Amino acid sequence: MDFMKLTELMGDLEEEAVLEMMNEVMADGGSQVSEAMRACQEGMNIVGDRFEAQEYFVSDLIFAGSLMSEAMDIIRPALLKKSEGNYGKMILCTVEGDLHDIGKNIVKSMLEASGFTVIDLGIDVKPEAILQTAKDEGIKIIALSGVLTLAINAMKKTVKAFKDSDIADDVKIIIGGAPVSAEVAQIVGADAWAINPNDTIKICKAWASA
Ligand code: B12
Repeated sequence: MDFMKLTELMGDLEEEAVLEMMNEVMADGGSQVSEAMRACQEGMNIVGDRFEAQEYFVSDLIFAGSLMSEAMDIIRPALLKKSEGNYGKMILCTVEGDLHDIGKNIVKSMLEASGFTVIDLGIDVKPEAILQTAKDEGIKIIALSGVLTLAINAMKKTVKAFKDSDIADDVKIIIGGAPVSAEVAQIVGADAWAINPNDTIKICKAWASA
């Protein structure tokens, strides 16, 4: 499989050819599904670069979003490693001001397949709403997603809301998404950070088992 070609086709928003390649990836049961996901994500970076260069417009971003979702739907069954465990409930959402949810939805599917019951609060979620749900449902693990640079500030606000609350000692918060790094995690005050959904699963499982 030529993954550079897949990245290129994704960047060019060639829907038919992209979906054909995704189906090819699944032909052997999906042994190269992680490589395919990475290639698609790199294609989204090309879309982003062209948007910044004003070669693409918001309508292209919208189309890219639905193409990425369609592509992920094809490989999703192979992406999910079923686990027998039951790790309880956790919250996942995209933070306030950010409407991007494709990455969040991938992380959600993978967490669910790993044995978590994910309460998905959706996109553009205010800190108060996350805190209230955590209190109402007795949640101890919160995963925050963000793709925009401004999501960093919203994550910081969310972590602060928890730190200032009476459940501060009971809750662990992990942040993830494109702008997240060790440095960002420190600024935000999160307990952990990840870009790779598999790392997220490992961290959340360790927290749930503690
Ligand atoms: C598709 C897209 C959209 C779609 C989103 C559709 C949807 N349902 O999500 C729409 C059209 C809505 C959109 C809107 C906008 N977008 Co946009 N968008 C994109 C694009 C092209 C792809 C995003 C994507 O889905 N990537 C694929 C997914 C799979 O990757 P991911 O989100 O990073 O997720 C992975 C990891 O990060 C991680 N992960 C994700 N979440 C989590 C959570 C946890 C806990 C963990 C551990 C891991 C994790 O796992 C995932 C799988 O590996 C990006 C370009 C890019 N480089 O990504 C721009 C991009 C993010 N958008 C951008 C911009 C500017 C906008 C707009 C402001 C445009 C405008 N003028 O209106 C608006 C903002 C709306 C808002 N308030 O949020 C900029 C952001 C710049 C910045 N640094 O802030 C980008 C980078 C493009 C660019 N280069 O300019 N966008």
